[in-house]
Amino acid sequence: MKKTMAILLGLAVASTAFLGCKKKEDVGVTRGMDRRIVIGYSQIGAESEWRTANTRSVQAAAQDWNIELRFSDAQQRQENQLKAIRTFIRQGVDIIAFSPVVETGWETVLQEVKAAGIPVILVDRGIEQGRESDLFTVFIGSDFVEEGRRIAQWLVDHMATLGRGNQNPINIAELQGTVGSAPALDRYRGFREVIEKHPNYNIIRSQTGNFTRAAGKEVMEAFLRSDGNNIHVLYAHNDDMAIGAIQAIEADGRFKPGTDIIVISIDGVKGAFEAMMAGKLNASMECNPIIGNQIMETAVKILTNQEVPKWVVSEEELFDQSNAAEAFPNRQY
Ligand code: GZL
Repeated sequence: MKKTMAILLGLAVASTAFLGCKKKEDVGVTRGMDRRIVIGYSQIGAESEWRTANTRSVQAAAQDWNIELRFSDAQQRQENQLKAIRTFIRQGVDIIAFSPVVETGWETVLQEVKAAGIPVILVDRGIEQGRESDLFTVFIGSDFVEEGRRIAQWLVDHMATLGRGNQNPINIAELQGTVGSAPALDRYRGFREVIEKHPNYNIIRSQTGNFTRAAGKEVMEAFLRSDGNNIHVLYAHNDDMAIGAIQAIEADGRFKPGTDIIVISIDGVKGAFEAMMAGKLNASMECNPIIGNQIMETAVKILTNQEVPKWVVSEEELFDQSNAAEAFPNRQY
């Protein structure tokens, strides 16, 4: 059955190539098929603007590609993702894609998926077994370590531009993402790789805000209570927490976000652009959630035995108050 389908799918995709650039829905994966491809998708949740944009992108791409999407929202709980993946195995889906909420705890279930002969696309976040593991076929997502390095380098360059490069100390408060998640671990690491080259930069507070606006605000309130006068920079692992922190700084009333406290973050969501244009956020390193099309295209390639790279990496830009207004009208999320 699966072999027949692979041949038929191969014909469908080959016919796409043969037919030149016809639209996907004309020659999608259903041409000559007795059924559509079925993909089981376990999404982390809806914790941030980034995540909701990512979900929209996946759902839209499944429609574009005529692929049946069985979508499960885990509400940021790993046990819900494990349950969903085991349900997909029982249903005999053709392929499974998921974004692991944390890096650990996937070995057993992915061995079960492997034993069932179902290929896996790892989306957005990695697992502890690393990018070369045979527990999944392809990883589609960003290089979070590089994101941390780039936003840190932007900060060092910006402080130099302000004539404060040699200020000693430059104290940083950090809002980490979800504990144990790949983006939190890697953005933590990448940021420090750069900051550690500048001894006058000190990370004086670091705590998780779980990637949410509410928790970011709450933790920033605590930072301000304990270290308000000593915080020169707020580094948030995502824009939602940065926006929450900005709300806390404004409510506190003693400091101006973006001026007295430099605020930097990662994702590049619409709310970040609005905050940059209002002078409250200084920079945001883009982390592209619009990867639905890459996921569906990769699923079809895997099921038609085509060559796929182990890592399909997202291209990303860094935005600050000098280019935010110009870029804003074209932002997709
Ligand atoms: C990054 C993604 C992160 C975003 C957060 O690829 O996993 O999760 O940076 C989201 O906004 O919650």
